[in-house]
Amino acid sequence: MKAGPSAPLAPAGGFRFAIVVSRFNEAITTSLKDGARAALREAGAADTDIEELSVPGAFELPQAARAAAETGRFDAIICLGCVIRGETPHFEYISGAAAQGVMAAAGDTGVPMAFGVLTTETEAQARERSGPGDANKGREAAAAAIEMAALFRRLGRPAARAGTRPSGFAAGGEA
Ligand code: INI
Repeated sequence: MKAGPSAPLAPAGGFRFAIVVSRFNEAITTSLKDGARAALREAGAADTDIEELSVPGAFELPQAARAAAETGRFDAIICLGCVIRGETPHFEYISGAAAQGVMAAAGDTGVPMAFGVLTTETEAQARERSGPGDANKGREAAAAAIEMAALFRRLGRPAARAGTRPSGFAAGGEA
């Protein structure tokens, strides 16, 4: 089944999620975050079970996602960012490093991570994929994270530990 735009959301109640969001192209990434949060809420996740972590750019997503996973407090991690090609070779380096880094962090830590990083030619394309509704890539990443959290639990992976939040982590607000 496609964990994509029009797929129904699996129940998310009882799972804990981190949303790691990049501030680069912030208007876009904020819309991705809103889409992810709306999907988690719609699927029954409690606000207190969602923590947001803010990082400077997409390049930093894997580092923060790995650190979050290593706390043992999350059933899945949603990585959100936006890389627009423009005129710079940075595009290839940053988008490639983000994708490979997130995949490596998920594999190494055993915590599922969804990749909600837009890689577009133009800002207009990025806006199209971050607007309200089903085409929002943050929503799609949240749907994948919920599905993977449930799959891993079914496979007998330990549930995330509830615990005291270290300072710097925020539930439902700014990280
Ligand atoms: N980071 C992004 O998330 N998107 C971009 O389009 C981008 N560009 O174009 O450079 C970008 N650069 C910053 C990068 O992610 C790191 O924060 C920076 O290199 C410091 O490590």
